[in-house]
Amino acid sequence: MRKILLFLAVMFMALTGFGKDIKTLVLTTTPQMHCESCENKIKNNIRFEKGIKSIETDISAQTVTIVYDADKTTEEAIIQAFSKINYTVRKVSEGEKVEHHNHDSSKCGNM
Ligand SMILES: [Cu+2]
Repeated sequence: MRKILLFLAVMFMALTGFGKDIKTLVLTTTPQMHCESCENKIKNNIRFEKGIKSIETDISAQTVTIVYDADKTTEEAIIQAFSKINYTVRKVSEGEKVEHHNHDSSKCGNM
């Protein structure tokens, strides 16, 4: 009986994600994202990195919002993942507005 209860408790914790350290990271990229291809390049590559729960991009705000499991990855590892696809990223501080430069569309290498 005790084993069953223990088993149920473990199952419950696994199902509810109890004890997980879920964090949100807001980044801005260099070069900036300027079209859907840029967004997709980032999303399609970063989504599959270890520990990534979700990734959202916002071109007008120039932000990439990542929800990650801090037990499985780190900010440094995520930033490193961006460098593999040739993006430099930095954290956006709270309330900060990132200036969105107007790009010449011909300069985008992601089309
Ligand atoms: Cu683009």
